Amino acid sequence: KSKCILTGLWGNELGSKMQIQQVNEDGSFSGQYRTAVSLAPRPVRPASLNGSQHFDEGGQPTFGFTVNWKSFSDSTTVFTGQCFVDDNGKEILETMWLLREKAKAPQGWEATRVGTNVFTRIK
Ligand code: B9F
Repeated sequence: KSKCILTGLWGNELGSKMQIQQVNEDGSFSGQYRTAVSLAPRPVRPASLNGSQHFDEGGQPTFGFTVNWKSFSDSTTVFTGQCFVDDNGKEILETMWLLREKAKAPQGWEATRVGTNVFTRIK
């Protein structure tokens, strides 16, 4: 069975795309995230992402990464997930995310959104 390395271009069910550059020996990686959806008044721009993946025996590693939306928003999203490879070599990234919107004061109940995304490889 082939092993999943996160390097490449990925797209999710919302139409968002992310490009992950090479994964370093320690599992760290960086890349760019272009979201297809936004409620921001400013136009969407590519955002940088930084993360870390395991290298496991089975080749279906867990990973996490952070997207800093600073080019158009004050918010931050973290994703965590796992790469699965099926018998045909098709990879999916099953993820969950938390999005923190900048709040005026602590303990706002509304400041954090949660959701899931599934990514497939484009390149
Ligand atoms: O639209 C978001 C935003 C943050 C503060 C003002 C606008 C930024 C883009 C987030 C994109 C999310 C989705 N895209 C994707 O591929 S990250 C998780 C999802 N997966 C209005 C106020 C707070 C949020 C929206 Fe805003």
